Amino acid sequence: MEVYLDGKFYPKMEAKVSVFDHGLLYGDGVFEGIRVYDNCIFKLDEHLERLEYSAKAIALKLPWSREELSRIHIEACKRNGVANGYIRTVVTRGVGDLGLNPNNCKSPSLIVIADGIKLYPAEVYTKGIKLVTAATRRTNVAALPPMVKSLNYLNSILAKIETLNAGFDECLFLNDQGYVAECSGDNIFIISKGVVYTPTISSSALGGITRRAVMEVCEDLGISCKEVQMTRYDVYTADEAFLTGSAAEVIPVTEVDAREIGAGGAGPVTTKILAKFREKVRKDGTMIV
Ligand code: PXG
Repeated sequence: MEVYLDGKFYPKMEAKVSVFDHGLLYGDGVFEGIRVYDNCIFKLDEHLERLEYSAKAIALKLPWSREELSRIHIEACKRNGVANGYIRTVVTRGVGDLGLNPNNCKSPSLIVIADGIKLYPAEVYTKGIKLVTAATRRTNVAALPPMVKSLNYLNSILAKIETLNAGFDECLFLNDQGYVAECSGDNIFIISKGVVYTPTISSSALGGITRRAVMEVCEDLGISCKEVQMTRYDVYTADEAFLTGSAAEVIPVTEVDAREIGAGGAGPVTTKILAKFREKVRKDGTMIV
């Protein structure tokens, strides 16, 4: 495998960053997780836009144009023969002093890794998964906005540790006011009386690329989809629920905090959305040519 790092491709074990990089010292940087389906980098432009916005929000100036970034991602897939897989893009603040001041970092570093992906077992998509509410609350938008896909993921990791300790794989992640924000590494949707709902981004959620794609799928299918302030009551009483993420795609949720959602297994609306989403992923992106 060859990894892109600051202008060159290196063999996997030779792609190294400095211990003085503020990405390592402080989690000062941003990243992306992107899927590749049949030589199509799904929603590459949207991922690169989110990367640019995340960087802008943390006052990190990206010296690369959208075209350059796009070219590097395509090249990373080509060199590694990744026709179906996953791209991890990382931008760090770069090498600096032992001190918070980002102005001491001369130039940001760019890492692009194209690799295979460990998929969820197929039965998850028909049987669904169970969620538990995490005690840890999602970071307040006025502290570290969850819209920034930053290298500082401890908030999500703490929620994930609780989730795993409780014997679950994914959680319901509430904001500091107790409203539903998202999951530890996925967005959440519910369906009530034929209408699809998802928490607003300002509830303390990442603006998921899959979330946005699912909203487009709903529009294509003529299903109403609304961004709302959502409570746990709304989730417990929903007819169906599912989570979305680049790795997860669309996974049905059949139980939350021991309340059964729907009739067990993927509900009819979720099944329709998942099928349409799977059609979309092979069309809606940038081809590796
Ligand atoms: N919320 C959070 C907190 C996330 O980290 C999502 C929602 C879903 O966003 P996308 O854009 O993927 O639809 C994420 C995404 C990884 C990995 O390597 C993490 C994500 C996605 C892909 C891989 O752990 N999180």
